[in-house]
Amino acid sequence: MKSVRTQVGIVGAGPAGLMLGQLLHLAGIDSDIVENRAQDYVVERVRAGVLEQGTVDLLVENGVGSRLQREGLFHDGIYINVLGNRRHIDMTALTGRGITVYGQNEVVKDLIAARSEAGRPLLFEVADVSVHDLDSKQPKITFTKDGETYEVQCDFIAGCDGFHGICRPAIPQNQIRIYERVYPFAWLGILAEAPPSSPELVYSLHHHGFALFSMRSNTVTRLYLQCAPDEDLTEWSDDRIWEELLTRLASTDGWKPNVGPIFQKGVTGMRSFVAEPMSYQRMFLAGDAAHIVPPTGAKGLNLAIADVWRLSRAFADYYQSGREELLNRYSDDCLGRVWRAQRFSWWMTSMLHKQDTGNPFDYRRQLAELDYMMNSRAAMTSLAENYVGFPID
Ligand code: FAS
Ligand code: PHB
Repeated sequence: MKSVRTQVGIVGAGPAGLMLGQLLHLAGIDSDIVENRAQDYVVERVRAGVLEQGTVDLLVENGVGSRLQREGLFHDGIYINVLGNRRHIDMTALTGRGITVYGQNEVVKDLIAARSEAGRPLLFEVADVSVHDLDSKQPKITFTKDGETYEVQCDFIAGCDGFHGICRPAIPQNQIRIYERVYPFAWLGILAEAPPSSPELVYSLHHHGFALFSMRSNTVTRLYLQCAPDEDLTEWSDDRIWEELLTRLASTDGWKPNVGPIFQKGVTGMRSFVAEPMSYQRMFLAGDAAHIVPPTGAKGLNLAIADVWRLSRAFADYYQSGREELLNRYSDDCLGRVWRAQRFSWWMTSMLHKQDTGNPFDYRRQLAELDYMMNSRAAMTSLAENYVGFPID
């Protein structure tokens, strides 16, 4: 067994783990990051695309935002298309803040580059990761790599290993409460070589269901359509996908997405999930390891960054002054923002997806909610302030 010592052991090299590593580096705090997938896989994994202003500010202020500032697409608002009636919500006019479209994998690329520039440890393709002695002053992470067994002795463990990781399940069942809602639909998402025909995102409700027009650059569009949770992708030819997207996104003002070769497609399940508390003894959970939101509100990545910002300040306060107050408050401080994002993501999902409840009243009420939302400045402002995100304080 090879043993190393550090201050904070981080499990997972997604946006949460990597950004925490960067923030701790800038605070002069040692950390080791272990990741069980290969670097290519982590970088190429297609996920989020919308960054709140608060997330952009944190990335820029902490030295990992220069490419984002050059290549990110700044948007003032979004469109909502209800049964072909497409309307614009000018979020900058309503809130003074906008959003930036920049792929999560680009954020991950920038963070990995910063990590290697800093010369801080980041191990990919480890296996059999597990955490130990969480209630001791020296918790440990063990893993194997290239047939060798390793142990990371640390003061604290940060569980940034996502929803399917090993950190949350390491917390005794009677020490954690789970809140969950699984939705009876999923998203079929594609990436296509097609220049965006709309300058901003289009969220659409059609009788066939939800669809979303997003983008990654001036040549690549990202689109999603509502499908069944167990949808069989082999039954979706590229032609069928485009036909359904054009149907659901069609609008009376003649706008429609450009069609082009599809080079990536996948189906993503939809759930709302919160684990409370977000810490157990000397292990702290951040990001998808502690909470999942349906992507309709574009909150997942932004919540992960807000969590590790708060966690890094708590660790910095501990190492600078020995105070444990911020560490003890970490979970409660995060959960306020988490539940606000949960409510918004559930609301956007419920308002914009077709759900067969068996009672026609529900669909007519949903349409009435959208009608109110599109014709009330107060309602639009509420959507806008949640979508652009609350300041990270
Ligand atoms: P991640 O899951 O990204 O990272 C966890 C890491 O831990 C992974 O690299 C994993 O390989 C690793 N790991 C797992 N188990 C391990 C183990 N045992 N040992 C070592 N490592 C381990 N969010 C938005 O804000 N905006 C959006 O537009 C948006 N769109 C989305 C679209 C899709 C299709 C999906 C799936 C998600 C979307 N999200 C969006 C949410 C998404 O971005 C997540 O919130 C984000 O990846 C969370 O980051 P992490 O908490 O770092 O978790
Ligand atoms: C994306 O661009 O991938 C995206 C945008 C907005 C969402 C979800 C995903 O709500």
